[in-house]
Amino acid sequence: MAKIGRDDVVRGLLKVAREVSDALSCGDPVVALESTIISHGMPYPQNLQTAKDVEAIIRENGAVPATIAILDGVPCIGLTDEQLERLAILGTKAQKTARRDIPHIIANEGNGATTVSATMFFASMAGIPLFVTGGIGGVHRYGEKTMDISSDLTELGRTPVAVISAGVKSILDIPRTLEYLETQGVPVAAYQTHELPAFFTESSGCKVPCRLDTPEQCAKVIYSSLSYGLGNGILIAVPIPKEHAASGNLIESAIQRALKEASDKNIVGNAATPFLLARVNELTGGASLTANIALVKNNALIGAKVAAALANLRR
Ligand code: PSU
Ligand code: MN
Repeated sequence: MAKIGRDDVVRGLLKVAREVSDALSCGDPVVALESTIISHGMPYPQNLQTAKDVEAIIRENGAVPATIAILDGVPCIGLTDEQLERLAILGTKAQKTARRDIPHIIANEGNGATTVSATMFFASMAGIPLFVTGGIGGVHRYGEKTMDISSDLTELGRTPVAVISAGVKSILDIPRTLEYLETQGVPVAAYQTHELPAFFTESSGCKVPCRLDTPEQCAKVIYSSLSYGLGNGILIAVPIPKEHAASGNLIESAIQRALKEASDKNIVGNAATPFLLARVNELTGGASLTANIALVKNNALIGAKVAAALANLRR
């Protein structure tokens, strides 16, 4: 009887797009992408356009994009344009899927847009070591009372996938997010800076333990973590390009107002982040969306280069 390797079994539970599967078999660079940013992070049609542009940027820079989502109960690694469009139109009708939601969405044959935690889980299962997004979740403000700490942080502590993001939004408690990542043993690096970027702005005032200046340096750090089997992820934070940075004051006042509204309306749990993102966008007259789109594209550009450098090290 033919022996079934672990990879065969694992692949049997996932639908991996041919292009992604071929690249993985050849050791060519692949970049995973999340889908909550499409369904809950941006409005239609900008969400669809951004998803397609991000994939194109990754291809132009020599890597294969693999957007991850659960469609009709099947975790898909790499989506067709039609599937991307379906998710973009579903918007918040797709279910926001963090790690804890995975079994339920699969069992009910639902459509799940994966957050950072669920995307990391599936990327790792498929053998993809690198993932690009806009912003990750973190410790929410007043998290010491509410205990609202995104499962993105625990996932970074347990799953060996490097995440490239523009840092952590100031809708969150940035210093506590860094403390929590330290507890989880997650290396946090900033790209060409010593400070953790705060998503819309280049700096948060919080120093990071590691500065990386080139895609090759990023790849070396990821490679050493993989080689020693540390088993956790890595956060690489890339500042928003200067010319696209939104006005810190405008964003900060919108954030303050959105936080107050969320508290008045008692919007908690996994509804908090999508509410805050949408409200900040409305209150800034779309300025935050423009900044968001620009930084995701920049992350994709750098992510593709890191993926290529990592593939070279692993050959
Ligand atoms: N931050 C953003 N845009 C996003 C998200 C966070 O700037 O789209 C999404 C990501 O999918 C992230 C999730 O994993 O929100 C975190 O949600 P929560 O805070 O409920 O864990
Ligand atoms: Mn939460």
